[in-house]
Amino acid sequence: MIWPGIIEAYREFMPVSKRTPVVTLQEGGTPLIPAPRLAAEIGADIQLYLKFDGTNPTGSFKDRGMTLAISKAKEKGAEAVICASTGNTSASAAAYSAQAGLKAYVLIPKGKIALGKLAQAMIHKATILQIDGNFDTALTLVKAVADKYPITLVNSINPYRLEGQKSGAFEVCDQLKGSPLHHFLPVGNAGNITAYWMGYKEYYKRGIITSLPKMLGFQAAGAAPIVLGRVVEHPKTIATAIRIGNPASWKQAVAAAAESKGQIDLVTDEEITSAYQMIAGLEGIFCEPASAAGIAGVIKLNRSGYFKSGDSVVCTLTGHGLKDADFSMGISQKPQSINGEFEDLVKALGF
Ligand code: AN7
Repeated sequence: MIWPGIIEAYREFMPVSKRTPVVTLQEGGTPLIPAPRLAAEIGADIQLYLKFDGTNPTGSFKDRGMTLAISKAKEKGAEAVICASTGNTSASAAAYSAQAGLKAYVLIPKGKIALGKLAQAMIHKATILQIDGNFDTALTLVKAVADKYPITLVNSINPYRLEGQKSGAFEVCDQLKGSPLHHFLPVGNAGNITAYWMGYKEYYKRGIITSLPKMLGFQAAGAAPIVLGRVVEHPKTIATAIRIGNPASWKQAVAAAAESKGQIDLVTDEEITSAYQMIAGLEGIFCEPASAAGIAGVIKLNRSGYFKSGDSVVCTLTGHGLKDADFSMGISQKPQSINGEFEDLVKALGF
């Protein structure tokens, strides 16, 4: 079967009708990869799986929500969409708008989004406006504009975004043939943890799964408003995707953690970087720094004796590492230069 994208794959769970023009890049259907080497390295006796959403068409989980948000925008006759973004939402909005024939406007914090994401928004011909402010300011601005003018907001406060993103939970359950015990993921604007929890609850209600996972969300220590219980005016972290101080889905994320008996916690930039290197070095998966916050969370909770032997643990890796190659290059071993001679090569190889 050719994977049709999340709207067709889960049509009965999606708010669409026959009249909805489906705008899709065949997003979703992403791999759930066992990570036994990583689990062994951290000394965790768990069944660990990585839901690698970096394999989506624009390289992040945002495509799951964007296919629906853009399809619904087109259905109601919108001509333009707008979003604020730390990068991935703008890349996804730009790509899906290109296919839909809509104008896309994106507001980003100047100098604070990864190069690959900016490149994506640019090549898909979005109009890019950068501000001397952070994501939170950008989101406030685009909300105000969309309230007043005929332009559709495609940030995750647009309910169709979360309706699409809940497909991540459906896929995990379909792949595992049941629910995992624990679901880890990074938290920025807090939409994805909210969406996963919606998805798990829908499958549970339908009797497709018979238990629910604990939802475990991780913020970066310098951008951890939910953990601290207050807005962070100047969020700071190397994980630029989650450099957010006032998440839109704050309350829903707290509810997801509480209802599922999970938690929202924080990890430091050092812990994120170390997890990021371990995922790449031990499992062959290149995710972006923000995505590694979930695994940094697995490592942190494992250290405190959180897991029972054999627990099933899923961690969503939200975005692809190639989006932020600058960051990976900065912490990786540099290429060696050798003369183009056989002897030099032999020497360099240690023979
Ligand atoms: C790779 O693109 O907010 O908690 O504007 O790009 O649902 O916000 C991105 C967020 C995690 C956090 N991992 O998810 C944006 C944006 C990656 C991300 C998150 C983001 P939410």
